[in-house]
Amino acid sequence: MRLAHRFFLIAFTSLLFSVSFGQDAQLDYRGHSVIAVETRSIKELDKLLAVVEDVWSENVGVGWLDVRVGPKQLDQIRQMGLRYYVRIPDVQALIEAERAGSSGQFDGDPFADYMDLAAVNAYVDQLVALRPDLAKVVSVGTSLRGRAIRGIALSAGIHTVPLERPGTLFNGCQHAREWISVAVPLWIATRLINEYGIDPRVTRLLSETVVYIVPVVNPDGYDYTWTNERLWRKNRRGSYGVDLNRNWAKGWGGEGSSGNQGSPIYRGTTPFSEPESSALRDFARTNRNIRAHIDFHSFSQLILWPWGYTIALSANDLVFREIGTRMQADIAAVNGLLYQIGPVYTTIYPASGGIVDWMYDAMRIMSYTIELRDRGEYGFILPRGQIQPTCREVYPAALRLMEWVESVYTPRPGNPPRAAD
Ligand code: 0X9
Ligand code: ZN
Repeated sequence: MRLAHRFFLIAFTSLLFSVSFGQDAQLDYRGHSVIAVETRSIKELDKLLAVVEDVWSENVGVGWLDVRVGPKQLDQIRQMGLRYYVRIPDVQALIEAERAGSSGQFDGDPFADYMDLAAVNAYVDQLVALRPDLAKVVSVGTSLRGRAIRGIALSAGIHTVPLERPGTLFNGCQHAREWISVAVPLWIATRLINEYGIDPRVTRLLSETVVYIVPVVNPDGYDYTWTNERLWRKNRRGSYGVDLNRNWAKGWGGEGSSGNQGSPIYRGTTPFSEPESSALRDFARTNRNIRAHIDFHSFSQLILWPWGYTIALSANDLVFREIGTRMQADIAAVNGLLYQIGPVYTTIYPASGGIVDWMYDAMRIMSYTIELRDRGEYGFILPRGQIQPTCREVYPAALRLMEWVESVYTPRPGNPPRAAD
């Protein structure tokens, strides 16, 4: 009895130990800041990029660039004689403020705060249970470390949806630290479910089309940002990770990707070397009714389309621009924010092996990347008070894309037939 008691005590203390160790294991960003640095030549830019590890700007070029630096790097930049000013003086303080009063769970309002992976999964189940006639959970695949990549399929009479009903795909979180990109697809699913039968637009869209929502493409990375490293970007391959948005086949290995494991834009050993990108690829291949797609990221407030791997314009650039302009106006109408639009390559930077290039090239669908809020004031650590405003402004853009799919691809005289499988 006494022995058992002692065992219990030991087990209990070591449990306490492991818990507090778990907390201590969170990477500390103490002393780190985000600064804007000015370079006036390619040479200066290259020198700067050789020193910093984490570029926050979308627009990489000579001129002003936002970068996260530790004290050592800040010193080096000072010594280079570059002009800079501080944008986020204390990254760690911001992360702590984000954590304070936040459980990762949802009680009451699910969009009052960010949800951790378990909460996302629970929320998805809860949402689908509300309307089993409209929504079902779909399995997209399994991550490298064995986590489920889950999605929601939405359409009226979901269990008997005609094959020719055209579809729109929304996904978030290829990049682990971009938490707002998880909330937005969940918000879209929520509104569609709640407003079916109430908003005639939604009723019509869910009667004529199918919507697929995959809030977390990178569950290993997402979980890791909650437990270990808030600013982790890639998946959890090895200790280094692969940038899933450089792992797609179109243009793989080209400009704006890296062959070095340590790089934030490490492309992996081969196209689709990663289970997460392969899973979403197979999902798109299986669901050939999908005609349009948005891949959500943060931050910078941009609406982007192919190509990312080349400066050339895509054959459908005018259509991309037309829909993009409408989505831009839809977003601006809500809170007045004007998201900039354009092809990836010229609007932000060359990026090879990205999802939109593959979706457009291989699946022949209209594929966009939307970079959500903000424009760098908080960057990846977007305060929870901005979750709802961001979701609200982007929702009508999602409806717009669904409406385009409905108008162009609903089987009716004059519309193109369904793609051959
Ligand atoms: O670099 C990226 O992957 C995206 N920016 S982020 O800061 N969220 O990492 C831009 C993606 C551009 N789109 C594609 N090339 N697919
Ligand atoms: Zn991203």
